[in-house]
Amino acid sequence: MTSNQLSQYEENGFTILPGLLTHAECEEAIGHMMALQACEKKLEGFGPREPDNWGRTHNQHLYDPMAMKLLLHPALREPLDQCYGGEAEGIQTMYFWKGSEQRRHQDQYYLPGCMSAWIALQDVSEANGTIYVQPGSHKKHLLTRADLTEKLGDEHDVVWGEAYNNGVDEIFEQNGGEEIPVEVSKGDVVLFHGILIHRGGPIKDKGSFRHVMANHYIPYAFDEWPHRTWPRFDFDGVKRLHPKPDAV
Ligand SMILES: O=C(O)CCC(=O)C(=O)O
Repeated sequence: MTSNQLSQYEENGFTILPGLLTHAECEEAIGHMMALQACEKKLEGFGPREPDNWGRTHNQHLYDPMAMKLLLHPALREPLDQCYGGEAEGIQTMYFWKGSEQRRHQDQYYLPGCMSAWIALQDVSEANGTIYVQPGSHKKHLLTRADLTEKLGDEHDVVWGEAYNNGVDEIFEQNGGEEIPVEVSKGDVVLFHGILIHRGGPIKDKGSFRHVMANHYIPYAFDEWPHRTWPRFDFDGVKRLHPKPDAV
């Protein structure tokens, strides 16, 4: 990553790394995911799913070597280490066949300490539902459960519900900056900070595909990680359950 890209990450909360994956790598991943969805390929841990169920996967790297390959892609190692100023560990994957049209949120609400490598496996634009980000919002307030509990009481649905997204919308307004669509080409990777406010934009070209793997990482040295049963993977493929290392 160039010093310019690192400054963009630090200033804006995101940066684009063009052509980090080859077109062949992108096509291989897409082919794999389409074959899984069509039940042409079998994989323990995946499906079977309804033909029109394009809902994203969660933590597919735990049962699928292809997803693990994308989570720990060697080209991601140095840029992530540069952003963190130290080693990163992979902790979450989400595969999107189509845009999420998800409301505004901050990933560190769910995954403290995290940042994201969002891999575009095809060209992504406003037409097929790209993400929108509010540049600089990573330097502003992170909405927490404590904030919501203080405001709304100890309600169960606060964690995932509408109240959370409304709260992020309020912070978005208070921050005051515009949001922008992130338009990228096949093989590009968007690195973004876990406090950056973002959302899945509308899919203007209805029904279109938008193949993206969204990876999440935390710093190796991060001890306050709350999801203690989630394995952490370093870029040498070493898996550990906090705090005990365990070679895989
Ligand atoms: O790709 C998307 O539409 C949403 C991704 C996202 O919100 C995330 O990775 O946190």
